[in-house]
Amino acid sequence: MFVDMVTARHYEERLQEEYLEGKQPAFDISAGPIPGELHLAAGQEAAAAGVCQHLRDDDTVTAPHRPHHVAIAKGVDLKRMTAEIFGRETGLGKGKGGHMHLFDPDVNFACSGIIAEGCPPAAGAGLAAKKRNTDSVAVAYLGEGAIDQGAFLESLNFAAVHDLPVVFVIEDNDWAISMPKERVTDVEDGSQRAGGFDMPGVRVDQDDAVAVYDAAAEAVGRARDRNGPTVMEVQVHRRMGHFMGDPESYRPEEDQEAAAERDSIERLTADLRAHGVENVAIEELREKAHERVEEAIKWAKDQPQPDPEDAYEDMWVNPPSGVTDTEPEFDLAGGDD
Ligand SMILES: Cc1ncc(C[n+]2csc(CCOP(=O)(O)OP(=O)(O)O)c2C)c(N)n1
Ligand SMILES: [Mg+2]
Repeated sequence: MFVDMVTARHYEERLQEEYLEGKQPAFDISAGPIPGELHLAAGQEAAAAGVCQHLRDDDTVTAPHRPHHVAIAKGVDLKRMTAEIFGRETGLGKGKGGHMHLFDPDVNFACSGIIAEGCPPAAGAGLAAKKRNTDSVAVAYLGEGAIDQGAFLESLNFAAVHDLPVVFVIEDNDWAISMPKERVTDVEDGSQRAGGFDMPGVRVDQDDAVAVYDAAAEAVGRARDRNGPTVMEVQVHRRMGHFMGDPESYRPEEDQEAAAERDSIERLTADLRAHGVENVAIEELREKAHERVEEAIKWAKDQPQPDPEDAYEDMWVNPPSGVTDTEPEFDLAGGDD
Protein backbone atom coordinates (compact mmCIF):
# COMPACT_ATOMS: atom_id res chain seq x y z
CA MET A 1 0.00 0.00 0.00
CA PHE A 2 2.85 2.35 0.85
CA VAL A 3 4.46 1.85 -2.56
CA ASP A 4 1.17 2.48 -4.39
CA MET A 5 0.52 5.60 -2.33
CA VAL A 6 3.95 7.21 -2.72
CA THR A 7 3.95 6.31 -6.42
CA ALA A 8 0.59 8.05 -6.89
CA ARG A 9 1.61 11.13 -4.87
CA HIS A 10 4.91 11.61 -6.69
CA TYR A 11 3.24 10.92 -10.03
CA GLU A 12 0.70 13.67 -9.47
CA GLU A 13 3.27 16.16 -8.18
CA ARG A 14 5.28 15.56 -11.33
CA LEU A 15 2.21 15.80 -13.59
CA GLN A 16 1.37 19.09 -11.92
CA GLU A 17 4.75 20.49 -13.00
CA GLU A 18 4.48 19.12 -16.51
CA TYR A 19 0.92 20.38 -16.86
CA LEU A 20 1.78 24.00 -16.07
CA GLU A 21 4.43 24.15 -18.75
CA GLY A 22 3.32 26.60 -21.44
CA LYS A 23 -0.07 27.32 -19.82
CA GLN A 24 0.98 30.52 -18.07
CA PRO A 25 0.86 33.52 -17.54
CA ALA A 26 -2.76 33.55 -18.76
CA PHE A 27 -4.14 30.07 -18.12
CA ASP A 28 -4.34 28.48 -21.56
CA ILE A 29 -5.94 25.08 -21.03
CA SER A 30 -5.07 23.81 -24.50
CA ALA A 31 -1.35 24.64 -24.31
CA GLY A 32 1.59 22.62 -23.04
CA PRO A 33 2.49 18.92 -23.07
CA ILE A 34 -0.76 17.91 -21.27
CA PRO A 35 -3.63 19.73 -22.95
CA GLY A 36 -7.12 19.74 -21.40
CA GLU A 37 -8.28 19.35 -17.82
CA LEU A 38 -6.33 17.58 -15.10
CA HIS A 39 -7.95 16.41 -11.84
CA LEU A 40 -5.44 15.35 -9.24
CA ALA A 41 -6.18 13.03 -6.33
CA ALA A 42 -3.36 13.88 -3.92
CA GLY A 43 -4.74 13.22 -0.42
CA GLN A 44 -7.04 10.40 -1.56
CA GLU A 45 -4.44 7.63 -1.99
CA ALA A 46 -5.54 5.55 1.03
CA ALA A 47 -8.95 4.89 -0.53
CA ALA A 48 -7.29 3.43 -3.61
CA ALA A 49 -4.49 1.45 -2.01
CA GLY A 50 -6.55 -0.02 0.85
CA VAL A 51 -9.20 -1.45 -1.48
CA CYS A 52 -7.15 -2.45 -4.52
CA GLN A 53 -4.72 -4.39 -2.34
CA HIS A 54 -7.44 -7.07 -2.22
CA LEU A 55 -7.93 -7.22 -5.97
CA ARG A 56 -6.55 -9.41 -8.75
CA ASP A 57 -6.02 -8.56 -12.42
CA ASP A 58 -9.26 -10.32 -13.37
CA ASP A 59 -11.28 -8.11 -11.00
CA THR A 60 -12.79 -5.02 -12.60
CA VAL A 61 -12.36 -1.46 -11.35
CA THR A 62 -14.11 1.64 -12.68
CA ALA A 63 -13.03 5.10 -11.55
CA PRO A 64 -14.35 8.62 -12.15
CA HIS A 65 -12.64 11.79 -13.43
CA ARG A 66 -9.98 11.69 -10.66
CA PRO A 67 -8.49 8.31 -11.55
CA HIS A 68 -4.68 8.20 -11.21
CA HIS A 69 -4.35 6.86 -7.65
CA VAL A 70 -6.90 4.11 -8.36
CA ALA A 71 -5.31 3.19 -11.70
CA ILE A 72 -1.90 2.91 -10.08
CA ALA A 73 -3.23 0.78 -7.21
CA LYS A 74 -5.04 -1.49 -9.72
CA GLY A 75 -1.78 -2.04 -11.60
CA VAL A 76 -2.53 -0.15 -14.81
CA ASP A 77 0.55 0.05 -17.07
CA LEU A 78 2.17 3.27 -15.83
CA LYS A 79 4.11 4.01 -19.00
CA ARG A 80 1.16 3.63 -21.36
CA MET A 81 -1.10 5.50 -18.94
CA THR A 82 1.38 8.39 -18.90
CA ALA A 83 1.63 8.34 -22.69
CA GLU A 84 -2.18 8.58 -22.78
CA ILE A 85 -2.15 11.60 -20.47
CA PHE A 86 0.43 13.24 -22.72
CA GLY A 87 -1.74 12.40 -25.76
CA ARG A 88 0.81 10.10 -27.42
CA GLU A 89 0.28 7.37 -29.99
CA THR A 90 1.37 4.55 -27.68
CA GLY A 91 -0.99 5.64 -24.89
CA LEU A 92 -3.59 3.23 -23.55
CA GLY A 93 -6.18 4.78 -25.89
CA LYS A 94 -3.74 5.87 -28.60
CA GLY A 95 -3.70 9.34 -27.04
CA LYS A 96 -7.35 10.01 -27.87
CA GLY A 97 -8.80 9.85 -24.38
CA GLY A 98 -6.47 11.74 -22.10
CA HIS A 99 -6.39 11.56 -18.34
CA MET A 100 -10.13 11.04 -17.74
CA HIS A 101 -10.44 8.15 -20.19
CA LEU A 102 -7.95 5.49 -19.23
CA PHE A 103 -8.71 1.91 -20.25
CA ASP A 104 -6.45 -1.03 -19.55
CA PRO A 105 -8.05 -4.36 -20.51
CA ASP A 106 -5.03 -6.27 -19.15
CA VAL A 107 -6.11 -5.39 -15.60
CA ASN A 108 -9.79 -4.61 -16.30
CA PHE A 109 -9.61 -0.91 -15.49
CA ALA A 110 -11.72 1.90 -16.95
CA CYS A 111 -12.58 5.46 -15.98
CA SER A 112 -14.87 8.21 -17.20
CA GLY A 113 -15.38 11.97 -16.89
CA ILE A 114 -19.12 11.50 -16.34
CA ILE A 115 -19.73 11.21 -12.64
CA ALA A 116 -21.25 7.92 -11.39
CA GLU A 117 -20.85 6.55 -14.93
CA GLY A 118 -18.59 3.75 -13.68
CA CYS A 119 -21.36 2.25 -11.54
CA PRO A 120 -23.45 0.53 -14.27
CA PRO A 121 -20.40 -1.04 -16.00
CA ALA A 122 -19.18 -2.32 -12.61
CA ALA A 123 -22.60 -3.88 -12.01
CA GLY A 124 -22.31 -5.37 -15.51
CA ALA A 125 -18.89 -6.83 -14.71
CA GLY A 126 -20.37 -8.30 -11.53
CA LEU A 127 -23.20 -9.85 -13.52
CA ALA A 128 -20.70 -11.28 -16.03
CA ALA A 129 -18.66 -12.83 -13.21
CA LYS A 130 -21.81 -14.39 -11.77
CA LYS A 131 -22.98 -15.77 -15.11
CA ARG A 132 -19.52 -17.14 -15.90
CA ASN A 133 -19.39 -18.65 -12.45
CA THR A 134 -16.01 -17.13 -11.59
CA ASP A 135 -15.08 -15.59 -8.26
CA SER A 136 -13.93 -12.26 -9.69
CA VAL A 137 -15.41 -9.07 -8.29
CA ALA A 138 -16.01 -5.50 -9.45
CA VAL A 139 -15.35 -2.21 -7.68
CA ALA A 140 -16.88 1.12 -8.68
CA TYR A 141 -15.30 4.31 -7.33
CA LEU A 142 -17.30 7.52 -7.11
CA GLY A 143 -17.12 10.85 -5.30
CA GLU A 144 -19.53 11.93 -2.54
CA GLY A 145 -20.88 14.44 -5.07
CA ALA A 146 -22.20 11.53 -7.15
CA ILE A 147 -24.29 9.76 -4.53
CA ASP A 148 -27.54 11.33 -5.75
CA GLN A 149 -26.94 10.33 -9.37
CA GLY A 150 -29.45 7.94 -10.89
CA ALA A 151 -26.68 5.79 -12.34
CA PHE A 152 -25.39 5.08 -8.82
CA LEU A 153 -28.79 4.41 -7.26
CA GLU A 154 -29.98 2.22 -10.13
CA SER A 155 -26.74 0.24 -9.98
CA LEU A 156 -27.19 -0.31 -6.25
CA ASN A 157 -30.66 -1.66 -6.90
CA PHE A 158 -29.52 -3.89 -9.77
CA ALA A 159 -26.56 -5.24 -7.79
CA ALA A 160 -28.79 -5.93 -4.77
CA VAL A 161 -31.60 -7.61 -6.71
CA HIS A 162 -29.17 -9.86 -8.58
CA ASP A 163 -26.89 -10.36 -5.59
CA LEU A 164 -23.83 -9.25 -7.55
CA PRO A 165 -20.18 -9.27 -6.42
CA VAL A 166 -19.75 -5.49 -6.50
CA VAL A 167 -18.26 -3.02 -4.03
CA PHE A 168 -19.18 0.65 -4.42
CA VAL A 169 -16.48 2.88 -2.94
CA ILE A 170 -17.41 6.50 -2.25
CA GLU A 171 -14.44 8.84 -1.80
CA ASP A 172 -15.78 11.61 0.41
CA ASN A 173 -13.48 14.62 -0.01
CA ASP A 174 -16.24 17.01 1.19
CA TRP A 175 -16.40 18.90 -2.12
CA ALA A 176 -17.98 18.50 -5.53
CA ILE A 177 -16.04 21.14 -7.45
CA SER A 178 -17.00 24.21 -5.33
CA MET A 179 -20.08 22.65 -3.70
CA PRO A 180 -19.80 21.48 -0.08
CA LYS A 181 -21.66 18.23 0.41
CA GLU A 182 -24.03 19.52 3.14
CA ARG A 183 -25.64 21.86 0.61
CA VAL A 184 -26.69 19.12 -1.77
CA THR A 185 -27.49 16.07 0.32
CA ASP A 186 -28.90 15.54 3.81
CA VAL A 187 -27.04 12.30 4.38
CA GLU A 188 -23.78 12.93 6.18
CA ASP A 189 -22.58 9.37 5.70
CA GLY A 190 -22.92 8.25 2.07
CA SER A 191 -22.71 4.57 3.02
CA GLN A 192 -26.24 4.97 4.45
CA ARG A 193 -27.46 4.75 0.85
CA ALA A 194 -26.89 0.99 1.25
CA GLY A 195 -29.78 0.75 3.71
CA GLY A 196 -32.35 1.57 1.04
CA PHE A 197 -31.18 -1.41 -0.98
CA ASP A 198 -30.87 -3.97 1.78
CA MET A 199 -27.10 -4.29 1.57
CA PRO A 200 -24.35 -3.58 4.09
CA GLY A 201 -22.83 -0.09 4.23
CA VAL A 202 -19.65 0.89 6.03
CA ARG A 203 -17.85 4.20 6.50
CA VAL A 204 -14.15 4.61 7.23
CA ASP A 205 -13.95 7.93 9.04
CA GLN A 206 -10.40 8.86 8.24
CA ASP A 207 -8.00 8.34 5.41
CA ASP A 208 -6.15 5.64 7.25
CA ALA A 209 -4.97 3.06 4.70
CA VAL A 210 -4.95 0.25 7.27
CA ALA A 211 -8.54 0.97 8.32
CA VAL A 212 -9.56 1.06 4.65
CA TYR A 213 -7.73 -2.22 4.07
CA ASP A 214 -9.62 -3.88 6.95
CA ALA A 215 -13.03 -2.61 5.83
CA ALA A 216 -12.30 -3.61 2.23
CA ALA A 217 -11.19 -7.09 3.29
CA GLU A 218 -14.71 -7.69 4.46
CA ALA A 219 -16.48 -6.01 1.55
CA VAL A 220 -14.34 -7.60 -1.18
CA GLY A 221 -14.41 -10.93 0.68
CA ARG A 222 -18.19 -10.81 0.80
CA ALA A 223 -18.32 -10.18 -2.94
CA ARG A 224 -15.82 -12.95 -3.71
CA ASP A 225 -17.73 -15.39 -1.54
CA ARG A 226 -20.90 -14.61 -3.51
CA ASN A 227 -22.61 -12.87 -0.60
CA GLY A 228 -23.60 -9.76 -2.54
CA PRO A 229 -22.70 -6.09 -2.83
CA THR A 230 -21.50 -3.52 -0.26
CA VAL A 231 -21.26 0.25 -0.16
CA MET A 232 -18.11 1.66 1.43
CA GLU A 233 -17.40 5.32 2.09
CA VAL A 234 -13.93 6.61 2.90
CA GLN A 235 -13.23 10.08 4.25
CA VAL A 236 -10.39 11.54 2.21
CA HIS A 237 -8.95 15.01 1.69
CA ARG A 238 -8.48 17.04 -1.43
CA ARG A 239 -5.03 18.56 -1.09
CA MET A 240 -5.26 20.38 -4.42
CA GLY A 241 -7.96 22.25 -6.33
CA HIS A 242 -10.84 20.50 -8.11
CA PHE A 243 -8.73 20.67 -11.24
CA MET A 244 -5.43 22.27 -12.09
CA GLY A 245 -5.95 26.01 -12.41
CA ASP A 246 -8.78 26.09 -9.85
CA PRO A 247 -8.20 29.24 -7.74
CA GLU A 248 -10.31 27.69 -4.93
CA SER A 249 -11.68 31.08 -3.93
CA TYR A 250 -14.79 29.30 -2.60
CA ARG A 251 -12.79 27.23 -0.12
CA PRO A 252 -12.19 28.41 3.47
CA GLU A 253 -8.51 28.59 4.32
CA GLU A 254 -8.99 26.36 7.39
CA ASP A 255 -10.33 23.61 5.16
CA GLN A 256 -7.29 23.80 2.93
CA GLU A 257 -5.00 23.78 5.95
CA ALA A 258 -6.80 20.82 7.51
CA ALA A 259 -6.37 18.85 4.27
CA ALA A 260 -2.68 19.71 4.13
CA GLU A 261 -2.18 18.66 7.75
CA ARG A 262 -3.84 15.27 7.39
CA ASP A 263 -1.68 13.11 5.26
CA SER A 264 -2.46 9.43 4.89
CA ILE A 265 1.06 8.78 3.61
CA GLU A 266 2.63 10.26 6.73
CA ARG A 267 0.21 8.24 8.83
CA LEU A 268 1.14 5.00 7.10
CA THR A 269 4.85 5.85 7.33
CA ALA A 270 4.44 6.27 11.10
CA ASP A 271 2.59 2.92 11.23
CA LEU A 272 5.41 1.20 9.37
CA ARG A 273 7.97 2.69 11.75
CA ALA A 274 5.90 1.64 14.76
CA HIS A 275 5.93 -1.91 13.39
CA GLY A 276 9.71 -1.89 13.23
CA VAL A 277 10.26 -1.10 9.54
CA GLU A 278 13.55 0.80 9.34
CA ASN A 279 13.72 4.30 7.88
CA VAL A 280 16.28 3.11 5.33
CA ALA A 281 13.85 0.50 4.03
CA ILE A 282 11.03 3.06 3.84
CA GLU A 283 13.22 5.53 1.97
CA GLU A 284 14.38 2.82 -0.39
CA LEU A 285 10.78 2.02 -1.30
CA ARG A 286 10.02 5.70 -1.78
CA GLU A 287 13.07 6.19 -3.98
CA LYS A 288 12.24 3.21 -6.17
CA ALA A 289 8.68 4.48 -6.60
CA HIS A 290 9.98 7.92 -7.61
CA GLU A 291 12.37 6.35 -10.11
CA ARG A 292 9.53 4.37 -11.66
CA VAL A 293 7.50 7.57 -12.06
CA GLU A 294 10.41 9.47 -13.61
CA GLU A 295 11.02 6.62 -16.02
CA ALA A 296 7.36 6.52 -17.08
CA ILE A 297 7.25 10.27 -17.67
CA LYS A 298 10.49 10.27 -19.63
CA TRP A 299 9.30 7.32 -21.73
CA ALA A 300 5.94 8.95 -22.41
CA LYS A 301 7.46 12.26 -23.50
CA ASP A 302 9.70 10.42 -25.98
CA GLN A 303 6.71 8.73 -27.62
CA PRO A 304 5.42 9.90 -31.03
CA GLN A 305 2.44 12.22 -31.38
CA PRO A 306 -0.48 10.52 -33.15
CA ASP A 307 -1.11 11.16 -36.82
CA PRO A 308 -4.13 13.52 -37.10
CA GLU A 309 -5.60 11.13 -39.72
CA ASP A 310 -5.83 8.47 -36.97
CA ALA A 311 -8.64 10.49 -35.39
CA TYR A 312 -10.93 8.67 -37.84
CA GLU A 313 -9.74 5.22 -36.75
CA ASP A 314 -11.50 3.18 -34.06
CA MET A 315 -14.72 5.17 -34.30
CA TRP A 316 -16.74 1.96 -34.57
CA VAL A 317 -16.20 -1.58 -33.40
CA ASN A 318 -17.52 -4.72 -35.03
CA PRO A 319 -19.52 -7.00 -32.74
CA PRO A 320 -17.52 -9.96 -31.37
CA SER A 321 -17.72 -13.07 -33.57
CA GLY A 322 -20.84 -15.07 -32.86
CA VAL A 323 -22.97 -12.04 -32.23
CA THR A 324 -23.16 -11.33 -35.97
CA ASP A 325 -24.75 -14.73 -36.58
CA THR A 326 -27.95 -13.41 -35.05
CA GLU A 327 -30.32 -11.56 -37.34
CA PRO A 328 -30.86 -8.03 -36.01
CA GLU A 329 -34.29 -7.66 -34.44
CA PHE A 330 -34.70 -4.19 -35.92
CA ASP A 331 -33.71 -2.73 -39.24
CA LEU A 332 -31.07 -0.36 -37.98
CA ALA A 333 -30.78 1.32 -41.37
CA GLY A 334 -34.29 2.66 -40.80
CA GLY A 335 -35.78 1.65 -44.16
CA ASP A 336 -37.89 3.94 -46.34
CA ASP A 337 -40.37 4.90 -43.66
C1 LIG B 1 -23.21 13.53 -14.90
C2 LIG B 1 -22.25 14.66 -14.68
N1 LIG B 1 -22.70 15.83 -14.19
C3 LIG B 1 -21.86 16.86 -13.99
C4 LIG B 1 -20.52 16.72 -14.28
C5 LIG B 1 -19.55 17.87 -14.03
N2 LIG B 1 -18.70 17.53 -12.87
C6 LIG B 1 -17.44 17.09 -13.04
S1 LIG B 1 -16.72 16.71 -11.58
C7 LIG B 1 -18.09 17.15 -10.72
C8 LIG B 1 -18.13 17.06 -9.22
C9 LIG B 1 -17.80 15.73 -8.74
O1 LIG B 1 -17.72 15.71 -7.34
P1 LIG B 1 -17.42 14.36 -6.61
O2 LIG B 1 -18.27 13.30 -7.19
O3 LIG B 1 -17.52 14.62 -5.15
O4 LIG B 1 -15.93 14.04 -7.04
P2 LIG B 1 -14.60 14.87 -6.73
O5 LIG B 1 -14.42 15.84 -7.84
O6 LIG B 1 -14.77 15.55 -5.43
O7 LIG B 1 -13.53 13.84 -6.72
C10 LIG B 1 -19.10 17.58 -11.58
C11 LIG B 1 -20.42 18.05 -11.12
C12 LIG B 1 -20.09 15.49 -14.81
N3 LIG B 1 -18.81 15.29 -15.12
N4 LIG B 1 -20.96 14.47 -14.98
MG1 LIG C 1 -16.04 15.11 -3.83
